[in-house]
Formats: sequence, structure tokens, C-alpha cells
Amino acid sequence: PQTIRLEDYRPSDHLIDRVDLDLRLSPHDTRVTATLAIRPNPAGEAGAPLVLDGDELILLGLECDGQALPADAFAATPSGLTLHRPPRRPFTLRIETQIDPTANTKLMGLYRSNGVYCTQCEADGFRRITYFLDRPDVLSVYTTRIEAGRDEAPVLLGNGNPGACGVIADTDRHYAVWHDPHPKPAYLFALVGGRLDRVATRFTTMEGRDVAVAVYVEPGKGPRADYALDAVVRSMGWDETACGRPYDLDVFNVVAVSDFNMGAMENKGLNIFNDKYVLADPETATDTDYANIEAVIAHEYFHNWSGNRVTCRDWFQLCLKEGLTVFRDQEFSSDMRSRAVHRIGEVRTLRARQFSEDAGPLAHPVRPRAYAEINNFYTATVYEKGAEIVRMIRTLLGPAAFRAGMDRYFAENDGRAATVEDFLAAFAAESGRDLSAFAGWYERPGTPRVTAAGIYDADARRYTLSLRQSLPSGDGAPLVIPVALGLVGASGPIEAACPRVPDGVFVLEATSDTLTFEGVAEPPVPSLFRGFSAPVRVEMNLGDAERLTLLRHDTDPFNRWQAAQSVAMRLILDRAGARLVEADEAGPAAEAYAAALGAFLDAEALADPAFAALVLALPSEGEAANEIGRDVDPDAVHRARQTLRRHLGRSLRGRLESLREALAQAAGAPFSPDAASAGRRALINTALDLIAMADPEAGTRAAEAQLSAASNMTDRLAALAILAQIPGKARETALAAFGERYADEPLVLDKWFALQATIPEAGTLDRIARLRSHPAFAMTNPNRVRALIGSFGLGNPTQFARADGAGFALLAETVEALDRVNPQIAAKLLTTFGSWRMLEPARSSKAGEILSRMQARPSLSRDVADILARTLA
Ligand code: B3K
Ligand code: ZN
Repeated sequence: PQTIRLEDYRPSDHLIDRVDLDLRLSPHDTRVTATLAIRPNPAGEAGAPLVLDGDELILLGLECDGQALPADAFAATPSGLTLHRPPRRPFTLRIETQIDPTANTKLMGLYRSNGVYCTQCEADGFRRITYFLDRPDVLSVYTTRIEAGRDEAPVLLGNGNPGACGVIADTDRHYAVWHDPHPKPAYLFALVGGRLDRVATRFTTMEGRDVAVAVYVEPGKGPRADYALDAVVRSMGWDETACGRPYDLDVFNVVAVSDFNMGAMENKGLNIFNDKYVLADPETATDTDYANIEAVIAHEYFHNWSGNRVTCRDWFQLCLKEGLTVFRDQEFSSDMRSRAVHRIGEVRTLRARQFSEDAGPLAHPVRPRAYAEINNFYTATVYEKGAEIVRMIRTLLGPAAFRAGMDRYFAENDGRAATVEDFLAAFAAESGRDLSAFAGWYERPGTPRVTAAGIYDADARRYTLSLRQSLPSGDGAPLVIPVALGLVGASGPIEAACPRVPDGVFVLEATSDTLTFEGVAEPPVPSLFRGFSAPVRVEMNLGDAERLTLLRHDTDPFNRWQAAQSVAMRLILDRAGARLVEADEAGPAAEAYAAALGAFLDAEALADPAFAALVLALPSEGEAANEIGRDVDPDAVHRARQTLRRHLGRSLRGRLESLREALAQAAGAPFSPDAASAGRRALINTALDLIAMADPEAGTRAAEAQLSAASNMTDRLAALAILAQIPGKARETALAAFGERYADEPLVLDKWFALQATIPEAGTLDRIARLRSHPAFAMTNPNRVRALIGSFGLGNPTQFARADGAGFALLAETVEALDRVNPQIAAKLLTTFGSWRMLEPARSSKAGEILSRMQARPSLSRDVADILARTLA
């Protein structure tokens, strides 16, 4: 496939100022008439041909300034339309195309989801609707007329503000016109037509604009949209108060559909969502679902400024909108919930998804320099690491200069297609700082490593801390790394003087550097990268006792949690490295760890249950594997982690039981999804999980009791998840009953599929084979595929990476079958092989064989071929 490179960027030779679209919706034969006001771009090449993108289009008609074009004036194929000699002045092109939304299983362009017409145009789906300059630096004002059967599609929605609507005389059809005054790239175009329920409210902006806000869902599901609607309103308010960003249209619509390639899409004024991130009630949604809905609603809404008003010049700048918008939604969620707890969650996600990506064959810079298929670059690196870069800018500049820089960025680039350079320039201008070295974060792939070492001189009361950075990509200029840090002693924080750490932040700009702290009265433990101030791996030779001092006394909640994680990680790695199979006794280090957690629980669990639940949760098997880095034996990692969990359960059992009791009383009814209540449920369920590890019989009884008494999906699913880990009849009975109870609830069935796919037992492959023929499973529904197969690849390391290769084979077969239906999802699924080279030789050679076999197949999609080539490279 053709490689597109950043360095080859050229402005478009033509611009399209206005787009008038007329879409006559019909299940198999939709007609699209596009009237385009085109002119030569003064910044482009004069007299160049007009080359419009297309994808699986049928051209029915073409006129230039009202005249049919002679056959030799143009060339049309399903994937492009070229005018060899377009007018050298402004002109109007009228194009009629035919498309089949029902046959569109790729879910890009215009398609039908459960009978609802909807669109997905990012990154390059608009060209599946009409021929166009489908690139983000071509911005146009759109007017859209949508026509459809009144019965089939009583609701017709478009971008912008509503205009005329009515019935078409003597037919069963009607129409609606929408006009979006804000120029936008084609990837933000959207329409919806279908039978939908509406929940609505109003919001008055800081500028006094009265906005009609609505969420549309499948008939009968209105009550499940209330939480999402409330999240929209809170997002609108937050973007005003926290960022000074008001909304700019008279309506804001959110539509939930059931077949969707990702989470949601920020189309101007008409956000379209995977219904997983809209629908919630206590009976069907977990606390995690509520939190995700809040975050994704906010994310898409915030794109209205970071992405839509200021868009991207080209797809290499994707992080400009995605990293920034993730940062904005993280800030929002932190303000809505517990900042410390949220930060830990963000870092867990980053480490699980981004660090592993950055350590494997799919590693790429936050701003990639080349791509074969752009849809394969909506990655954790662009999104999550991209957000960390924005956060580092704030840490470096401080909140006031950061806010001023953001304001300047929006003001200077409003209505423009911008670049990373434009973004950095705004902060440089406001802060007076040179950010050119900092820009390295956008260019260099791989997770930097920072190694720290400290020396305490008791006589001089001096502590010397040296820091050294290194990047896996070897040479190149050092990065600019903000290190938020402090010193902690045996009974609390140590105040010590170091002029190079103003406001608690040292900026590591050289490859190595040394800090000197004066007036240090006792041997300190350094607390480094407080709040995870940079996306790096930190190495420091601290003993468990020192780390547990941080757990007790650090003022930074993130590093308190990190301290417990680091101790647990070392315990898991030691055990996994020794390949200890039998010996179940924990050893003194594990005893000390459990004792520290016990003391911590006694002192704090009831005051902050959400935080306590995180402190009790061990690093995942995936994280441990990443830490090991080579020759990984997933079985050894699994056993090591299980042993430590069992040990924790045994040592803490009494405390965990009384915590469960105390919290259950506090939790009470009725259900509320707020963060404090969710935190109590998290600790109740983490406690049960550890109890069940220690005593499977008692755990089974308690989980069964919770399963039948639960008043909400969080508690019910947690109980089922615990039962699912314990082989036997109780598990099978519970799974079967749950499957029946929710047979008509696709989103709940997804949880049920996922839970079974992650059982770490040899029988899971057969189970998955059975579930694939379950009536609710469909290759055409991305949520189902992700639930059953994606969860297996990502969340079941021992079975996915089975030594006999059967897990890899299952994944590969699914990718091959899915590639014919939905290449984007197939490619995403294939990225679960990203860590294959890290495995011990027997397993990695199995994976390599299976991947190579797949590569030999003819007619792979570009999406899958690209991931395969890079995974095998
Ligand atoms: N911008 C979309 C993602 C589009 C993915 C295209 N393959 C959702 C988001 O990040 O908000
Ligand atoms: Zn986004």
C-alpha cells in the first residue's frame, strides 16, 4: 500500500467553500446530490486537475456550472473523480452518486444500524457518500437536505441548526434541512434518520445563547439516556467555567446507535455515539459504565472547540485534537470525581495500553511521520500519551500561563486547520519559553526511562539525587521531563531546600543531572514523579521498607498508590522469575507488604474507599509482563500474581470482612452512581475478590448471596466475575442464569461474553467457540466482537498466549473472517498480537508462524495488511 508522509504535505490545489447536499435515504438505493462551490486555492498549483476522493461510489450524474461534461473532460471510478482541466475561476460542480447503506458493514460513510441511518466520516468516510476533497484542511459551509420515508425515519438530524422541514405531497416521505454556519472539514459531516426517542433539556450559554440539548435513543430506552443528558449539560458548563469555551449553535444533539466502530464521534452539533457510552440505568450499567459515559460525552462535546472550531491541517496532527481533548475530558472527570482516584485510573490505562504499544512493533511517535492507513493511528499513543504531553506543558508553565496559552491557541486558530507547531507557539508566546526541545515528545517513540540514585550525607545533612534519562530509540537530544518531587522521612514529609525545584517541580533537560538538598535532618525517601508528572518508567533502587514509607507518609496520593504497586510488582516479578510453582508460602517480604496494607486499611479505608480499593488492587498480568520485557511466560506471571492475591486475602481476611459489613451499611439504597457510592462498591467488591482467593468456598457462598441480593449491575457483575474464576457447578449455574436474565439486553450480554472470554483456564477456548454461535453474537456488531474476542486477546494472557498456539489461532481466524465484514475492527483486533515478541521462544514462534501465514493470504484489507506488516517487521 501507498505510504503517506508528513514531509510531503502540500495545500490542496482547490478549495470548496460551500456544500449543498441532498440525500434521499432508502435502504439499498440512497441518492446523493452534492452541489459544490469550488475555487482554485491561491496557495495551491494553478491549473492543476481537480482530483476528488471516492470509495465504492457509483456516479450517476455530473455537471459543471450547469453543463454536462464531455467524456474526455473527466475520469470517474468508484474510488475517484478527476476533472482534467477544471475552470481556473470559481465554479459549481454538481455530482449525483448512488450508495447502498444496508450493504455497508464497514460502518464508514452512510450505513444502517438496527434500521437507523447514520454516518461515520472520520477519518475518510465522507468519500463513501460523495466525491470530495476528503482532507481536513478543506473547510466548507454545509447545507444538508435529508429526505426519507416518514415511517422508516420520523427523525431526521443533520449538522448545525435546523431549517425548513415538511412532508412531500402525495408521498409517504418527508424532509428536513439543516444548515451549519461553521466551516468544517468533511470528516465532521453527519446525518441521522430513524425511529428514535428523544430526551431533552435546555442550556443557556455564558453568551446568553439558548441551546436545545437532546439525546436520541432506540424507542423505549429514553429513561436510560438521562444520565448522558445530564453529562452533556455538565460538560457545557465546565467548558465555560474551566476553559471559557461556550457552545456556538442553537441545538446540540447526541444520538446513540448500536453498531459503531469506536466510542463516539464529535460531528459538529450532532455527536453520534456507540450506545454503550450513552445508555445507563442501575439494572444494566456498572459504575465503570457511568464513569465512561460521563467521560466520553464530555470528550466529544469538548471536541467542539478542540477539533471542530480548531481542526487539524492533516492527519499527522491527530494528537492536536485527540491528545488535547483527552486531557480536557480527564480534567473534567477529575473535577466531577476524585482527582487522585481518577489520576490513578488514567495512569493504569496509559501503562496497560500505551506503554505496551510503545514497547512493541506498533510503537510510533505521538505525531507519526508516515502512515499507510490512518484509521490504524487512533491509538493509545496518539490519545493517551498525547494527553500526557499537554499535561506536561501545564506542569512546566504553571496553570496561569497554560490557560493563557490555551486561550491564545483557540483565538489564533479559530476556523483554521492547525498544526502541533501552532499549538506550541501559543504557549511559547504566552510564557516566553522556548518549547523547541520540548517538542521532542511529539517526535520520539518509546517510553523514556529515568534512573534515579540518591546519597544521604548525615553529617552534612545533605541529600544528593541524581537523575538520568534514556530513550529506547537511543541517541538524539534529551527530552524535557518535568519531575514533580519531594522528600519523605520516617514520620512525614521533609522540608528541605533545593532552589532547582521551585514549586516542587524539577525540569530534567539534560541526559543526566544532580540535585542537592540542604538541611535534610534524616535519611529521606525521594517521592519522584508525583502525580505521574511525565509518561516515563522510573527506576530507583529503593527497598520495600522505603517504598512502604511512601505509602504511609507521602503527601502525594498518586505516589502512595505507586509505592504499594511497586512493592507488589517486585513480589510478583521475583516469584515469576523463579518460576515458583509449588511453594505457596509467601515469605517475609510478602508478609511485610500485607502488614503495611493492613495498617493502611485500618487507618484510611473507610475514609476513602475508592482509593483503598486501588491500593489493594495488584498490577495486572499484562503490566507485569511488560515489566519483564522478554522471554515472558504468561503462566508463571499468572501463578505469581495469584499467589500474592491469595496471600493478601489470607492475611487481611478479618479486616476485609468487617470492611464489607461496614461499607454495605453505608452503601444502602437507593442506588446512586456518584463517585463516593461507586468507591464504596469498589472496595466491597475488591474485598470479596480477595476473600474468594483465600477461601474459594466461602467466597462462592458470599458471591452467590451478593448475586441474588444485588440491587445494581456493579454488584451483580462483580459477584459473577468472582464466581467465574472458581471452577465448578456454582459458576456454570450463575453464568447460565445471568445469560437468560439478560437475553434481551445486548450491552449486558457483552459483559457476559467478556467475562467468560477472560476465564484463565484451558476450557475457555471451547467456551468461546460455543459463544460464537450464540444467537446474540454477530460479526457485524463491533461491541460483540470486542466483548468476546477482543477481551480474550487483551484480558486473558494465559489462554491467548497458550503454548500450543490455539489461542493465537482463534484470534487469527476471527481477524480473517472479520476482515471481509469490517476491516477497521479486524485490524484493531489484530493489534492484540502487539506484544508477541516479548514471549518466551516457544510461544513467540507460534505467534510468528500464525501471523506469517495470515500475511500470505490474498486480498487482505489495507487496514489488516498494514498492522500485519508492522507487527512482523
Ligand atoms: N474522533 C473520533 C474517532 C474517529 C476514529 C476514526 N477511525 C472519536 C474521538 O476521538 O472522539
Ligand atoms: Zn476524540
